[in-house]
Amino acid sequence: MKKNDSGTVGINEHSKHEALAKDRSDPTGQRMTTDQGIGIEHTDDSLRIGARGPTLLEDFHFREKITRFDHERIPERVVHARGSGAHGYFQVYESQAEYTKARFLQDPAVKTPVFVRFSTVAGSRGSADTVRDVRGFAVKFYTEEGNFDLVGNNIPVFFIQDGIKFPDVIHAAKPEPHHEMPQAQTAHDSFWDFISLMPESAHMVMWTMSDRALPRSYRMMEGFGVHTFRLVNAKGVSRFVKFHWKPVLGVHSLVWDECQKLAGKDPDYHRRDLWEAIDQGDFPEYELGVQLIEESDVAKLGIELLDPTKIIPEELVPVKRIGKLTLNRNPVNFFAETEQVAFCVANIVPGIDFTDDPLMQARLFSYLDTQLTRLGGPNFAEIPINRPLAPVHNHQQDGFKRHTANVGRANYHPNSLGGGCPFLSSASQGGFTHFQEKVGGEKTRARSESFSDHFSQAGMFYRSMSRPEKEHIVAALSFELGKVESKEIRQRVVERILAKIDGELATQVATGLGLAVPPLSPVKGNIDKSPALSIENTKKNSIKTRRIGFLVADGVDAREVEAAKAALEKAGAKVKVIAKHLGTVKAVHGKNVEVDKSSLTTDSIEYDAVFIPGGAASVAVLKKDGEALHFVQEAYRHCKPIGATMEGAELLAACGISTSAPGVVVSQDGASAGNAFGATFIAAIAEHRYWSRLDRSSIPA
Ligand code: HDE
Repeated sequence: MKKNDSGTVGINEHSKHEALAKDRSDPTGQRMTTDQGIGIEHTDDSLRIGARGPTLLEDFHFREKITRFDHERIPERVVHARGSGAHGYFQVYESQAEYTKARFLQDPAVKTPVFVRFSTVAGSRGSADTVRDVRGFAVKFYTEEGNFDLVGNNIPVFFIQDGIKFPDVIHAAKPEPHHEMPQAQTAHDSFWDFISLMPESAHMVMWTMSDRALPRSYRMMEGFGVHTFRLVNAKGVSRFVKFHWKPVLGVHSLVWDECQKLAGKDPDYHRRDLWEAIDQGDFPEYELGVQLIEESDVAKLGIELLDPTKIIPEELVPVKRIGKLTLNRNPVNFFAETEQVAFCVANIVPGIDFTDDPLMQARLFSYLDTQLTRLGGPNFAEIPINRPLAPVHNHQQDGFKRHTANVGRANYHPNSLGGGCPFLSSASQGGFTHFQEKVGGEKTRARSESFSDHFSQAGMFYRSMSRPEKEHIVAALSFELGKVESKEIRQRVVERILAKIDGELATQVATGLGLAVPPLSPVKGNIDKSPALSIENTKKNSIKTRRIGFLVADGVDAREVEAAKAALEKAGAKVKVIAKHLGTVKAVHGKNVEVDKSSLTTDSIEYDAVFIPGGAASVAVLKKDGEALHFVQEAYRHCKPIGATMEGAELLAACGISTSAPGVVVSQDGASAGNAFGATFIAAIAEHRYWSRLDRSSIPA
């Protein structure tokens, strides 16, 4: 490895991969052994006296095999148990030396290895991916100055302002303690009981009831550091910073009906999506953004930066994009990497520092502590996925599962027997120095008055939504509260929370729940709206990696299939040909068409758009096929783009769908190059959803 200017060992994109390789066991071409390396001659029968007799205790192979199996499980994470991971690298666009001395943010030529884990919060390890929930977005940067963990979410605020309330909010959200139901859902009494009594959760509730809690893919959601951090430069100058991740593919969401169906048909939907994208070379990318706030501008901003229930609207402080994260390698082993990775908010490098946000302060304790139980003791940083690439030398020692053998007699500091080693580092040598913030005050269990505005940003969020997004929030609240058995709790949420967020919202939810509309007293701050909060306003200029289902039967027009496939794949989409059976379907005007999925094993919910190619015989079959009709109607109801060429348009009529409906692209000229169809359909797919389909409630899917 090459050394850099400061004499430390240089790190590149492959460094972590190479380091992990040392701990991998590849059985290819190898003989089976016990854990002690003894060759195994037979593993199908235990050792016994007589072929029908008792098993012998001396069968060390049997005992070892069973014992190891008995102890395979470790406790799942108390929150964020369900997750998926990926390796990649981070590269800064240009030196950020003006703002931070963090070395991984200096040199655009350096690719810092990362491991990322995405997760849901409330469900158990085996729960479904597409539940309504916050998504974790945790990034471990293996920098040459040590590990930096940015342990964020896909929602920029949190339910509570002080970490001491975390056990309460999580207990309330998780399955209820007496019967352990429901799994991975907040649509139950104890959650809404808590919310109704915790006005500070109002802003986060707006986000979790919005489409942000139903991401289409981990690859298509934003990420946020949530808390305000500090960036500190080499001169010791500190600025406040909010971290953002902006997905290159844009922000896209599922619809609620789709989520619920996917939870049954493919509980691994997001995990599979991430895995397949990386496997196929469609590497997920996110730009790292920062909102920088000068200390002198804090008062002017008028937003309490230490309150994690607040955002700084992008219109007030723009998000500066400073680098890119690329995920380009799937883990080799789920347990070794994704399950054993231990993120810790306290893992920071020189140039980054904490603030006094009381939620962050609690997290600085919790993440290290939780690993003691989950990973079985204090040596979890030695697990390969957690090991920094930077060298580790200190006097920490012993404990369960210690791997490192510290050399020498001197296990204390200061020492002379070990030559004073390991040495301390000054700040200029890379030693971490904490930002010297001036603090003072009385010891008290108090919350600052500046944390008392719980509703103005919740209202700002709601008002910033487009009409369909608002409707989704109302529908989500009506669903969740509709599942709450206690009328008092339902009423309290509407009266004490929603009525203070927005009058229209409270009125609609109350009406849906059959409650009297309470007195409305929305709290307004000085920011009415932040357009950047609406997914409708995010970019929609690409169809890369979107899944398009082609519905075909015998007699399909091969020219249409080929032309549409070529145009869509050229634009980066993934086409799957779907028919009643696997194999091929007979085609007119060309070769028989290869089928990718049988309609028995796939559904419209797994696709972003549908295409019905021409071919009179094919369409005649599809018109009589209930599964095909359901496929198209369901896609229509979920507001997805639908394309049809030539006779394909007849299937739309059979489904009761108007060919002039928004997002429906029909061409009698066919899909061949030179015709307008391809470009129009691609533009429609880029839009993703057509909420304005007025007749969709009458479609029977
Ligand atoms: Fe966490 N959180 N959290 N959290 N959190 C954990 O750490 C905790 C909070 C987040 O993929 C645990 O290793 C407290 C906010 C993610 O492995 C635990 C508080 C945000 C992950 C823990 C919070 C997060 C966790 C469980 C309030 C967004 C998954 C297992 C003070 C900024 C990381 C573990 C992964 C995991 C505690 C609040 C994000 C128990 C006490 C706010 C993405 O330590």
